[in-house]
Amino acid sequence: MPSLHYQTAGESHGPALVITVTGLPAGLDIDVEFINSELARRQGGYGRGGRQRIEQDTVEFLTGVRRGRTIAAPLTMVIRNNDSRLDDLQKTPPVYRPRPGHADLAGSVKWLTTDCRETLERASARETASRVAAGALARCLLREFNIEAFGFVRSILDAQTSVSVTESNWQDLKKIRDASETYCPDEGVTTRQCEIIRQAKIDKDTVGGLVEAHVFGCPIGLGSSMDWTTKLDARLAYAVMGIQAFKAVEIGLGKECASLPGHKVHDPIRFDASKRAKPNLGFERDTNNAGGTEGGMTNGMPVVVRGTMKPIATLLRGMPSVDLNTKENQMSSYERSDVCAVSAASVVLENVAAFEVARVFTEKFSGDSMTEVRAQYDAYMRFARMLPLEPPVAAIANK
Ligand code: EPS
Repeated sequence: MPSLHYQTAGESHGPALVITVTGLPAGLDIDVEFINSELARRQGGYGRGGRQRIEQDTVEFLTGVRRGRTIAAPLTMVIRNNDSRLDDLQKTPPVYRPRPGHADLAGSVKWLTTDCRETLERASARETASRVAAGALARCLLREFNIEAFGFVRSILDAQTSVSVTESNWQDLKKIRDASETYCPDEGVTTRQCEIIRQAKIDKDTVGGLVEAHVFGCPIGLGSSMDWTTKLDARLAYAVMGIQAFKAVEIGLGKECASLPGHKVHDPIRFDASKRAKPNLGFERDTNNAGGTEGGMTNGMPVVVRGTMKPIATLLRGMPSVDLNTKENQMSSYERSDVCAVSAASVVLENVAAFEVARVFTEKFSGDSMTEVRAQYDAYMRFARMLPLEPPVAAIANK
């Protein structure tokens, strides 16, 4: 059984986005409504441009599903683009003045063309709809094991919420997030974020921000410290940096670790026998600076990942640039765009993070069918609760 994997294809203004997912066991019930609701959330958020009024993203399953369940075959999902016009030169004219911050310049030189459209169509953040679909699909599996993800906007420019998210308050915070125009679980900060976005629009400018995702319910031991490619935090970083416009990623305390001594960084461990039934097996922590991973493995605390999104590179006011044909100084081209897509990015982060958790989950609990995956999960948890499986070495040595 190959490890869970997905591949995306499709241009922003092509006929469709296509997502192929391999490595899912047979017998997984697919919650299409859930996937579509995540796609709808990604389309929202204050500061989005006109495109989202044209699109209505929903998935169609082309392969790998029979009567709403996986059959272990490669699974293909399609999201149709309503704004499909890639071959129409009038509607998608060439773009010769690269936007600083976009893939335009590097891609045009790389693929030996002066028409940035050849690059921008695929580099577009439209592709993130595919990643949300893949992540939401993988979450159908995680939810069978009570593993849930929660993503939100932490800040836009300097409007930052200091809310702390825990296993016991996240469901309440989710309600506040879902009522927030910016997907921030803090009403006062939402108002300030909206003001910032409104002002950026007036200034013909754009803004970025910080998004955060928490994954709850992971058993101890997902991922592995045996090889750097198997570490969950490394995979999360890879996945998050792969999101369009992301410039930094942090796990738990992240870069703040550099300015604190060890005793303020590491999370003390205590054992509470009454919590043995939990995925943390009773190994409790009062803090979660590690962001739920130690040695690249889940440690029973929620997995916490943050990503920094730069401001959108398409500015209505333009930026100094160069015409790739004439080499003359010109202002950059303008394409219809968003003023701020940080809210959408929080949905993308939540879903790509969940996909990586599902990947390490199915690596540890692999099987051709959900029945086998479930049996493996139950057996491991049983053994882990029975520790020590053998008498401690010190006890034998003292005999
Ligand atoms: C994007 C430019 C805009 C955004 C797009 C990302 O597209 P358009 O030029 O068609 O208006 O709307 O994002 C999406 C279409 C989406 O679904 O998120 C870009 O240049 O990255």
